[in-house]
Amino acid sequence: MSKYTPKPEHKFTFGLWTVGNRGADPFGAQVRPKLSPVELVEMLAEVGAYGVNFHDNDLVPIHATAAERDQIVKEFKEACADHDIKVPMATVNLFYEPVFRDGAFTANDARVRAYAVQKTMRAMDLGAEFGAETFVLWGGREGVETDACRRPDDAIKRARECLNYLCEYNLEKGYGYKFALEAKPNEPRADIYFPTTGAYLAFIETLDHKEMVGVNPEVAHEQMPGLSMMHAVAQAWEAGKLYHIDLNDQYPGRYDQDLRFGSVSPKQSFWLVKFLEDVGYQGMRHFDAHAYRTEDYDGVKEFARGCMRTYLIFKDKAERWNNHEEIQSILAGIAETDAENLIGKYGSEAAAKLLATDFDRHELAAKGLNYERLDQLTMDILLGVD
Ligand code: DIG
Ligand code: MN
Ligand code: MN
Repeated sequence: MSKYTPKPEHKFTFGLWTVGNRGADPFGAQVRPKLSPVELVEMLAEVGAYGVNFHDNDLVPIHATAAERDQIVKEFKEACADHDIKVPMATVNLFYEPVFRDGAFTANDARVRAYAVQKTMRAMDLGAEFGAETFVLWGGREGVETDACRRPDDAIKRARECLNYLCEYNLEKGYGYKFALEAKPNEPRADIYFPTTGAYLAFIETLDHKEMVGVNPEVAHEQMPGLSMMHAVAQAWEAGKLYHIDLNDQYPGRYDQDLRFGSVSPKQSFWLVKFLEDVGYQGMRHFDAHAYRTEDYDGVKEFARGCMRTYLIFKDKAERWNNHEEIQSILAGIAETDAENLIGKYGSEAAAKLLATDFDRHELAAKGLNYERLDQLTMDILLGVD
């Protein structure tokens, strides 16, 4: 077993919709046969995943009867138990059905909004049957093609009403869920409300039960508009709101590609893994990604193995970076300039002293910061020559 072999303690998870993706795209039909949730659990166990996640209708078709639902749940529970696959996260599909074409929580039709809340409550019930602790909400349809249809501040108020309601349901049922809100700037809508993780962090502060709600940043969704995923994650972490994470990869400025983790931007992926490991993130490492349309299910297994292997390679390289003598020496030099905090908490005396301080801006600007060497040493590690 190599040091890049996934183990349960790595907490690698995949959604049913990821390894079960059949390869359809807007310009082409499905290329892979449908696998059942039980077959997908068997696949995830084979590749070494820790857990599996699902939208309500990934597991229970929307048209299923109560009896069919119970049978599906029974068989899936048995498969998860047989293969020791956990269900850490559940979510709800509020984007596929035509009824949500104008949005779900933010739709203009009050009956659609109510139906979306009802569907979410039932999805929470389903996830709780499997012990899911995190409930992700991705508002893929919460947006517009034309802003003629509603004021965005009305949409925000509607989203808040639904979230507050669902938090109360969570409390009444005693599910103990942590809600994780997932941002995306566009696609399928021309503009999606709450386009970035930062936007959600601001929104969460306006909720009745903000302690119950955090974020689920996704690499592709931050990188689509050219933002830094690691910076978004760091802000969420610093705010105590990193409740889940969707790992994949993405070329900036393109449609949501959900590519294999680390397969496009190894340096940004490295900084993300290093941050998660350096801060001791204890949550799931969820790969919300799917294999190329060219692949059969053997290729899908390689995709899943590749996601986990690349994460572990970057984890190993982060340890090398943290123990690299020259890197640590450069960092120590940087730390010297930060030895004494000259700001700290405001006080009249301190402010008077600060105002009376003479700063020689030319002397402060004169010393080179040696970041080129620091970054080249990082590249040496990433390129495998150190
Ligand atoms: C899209 O990135 C969304 C959906 O796949 C799902 O609702 C969520 C969970 O990771 N991510
Ligand atoms: Mn995505
Ligand atoms: Mn996602």
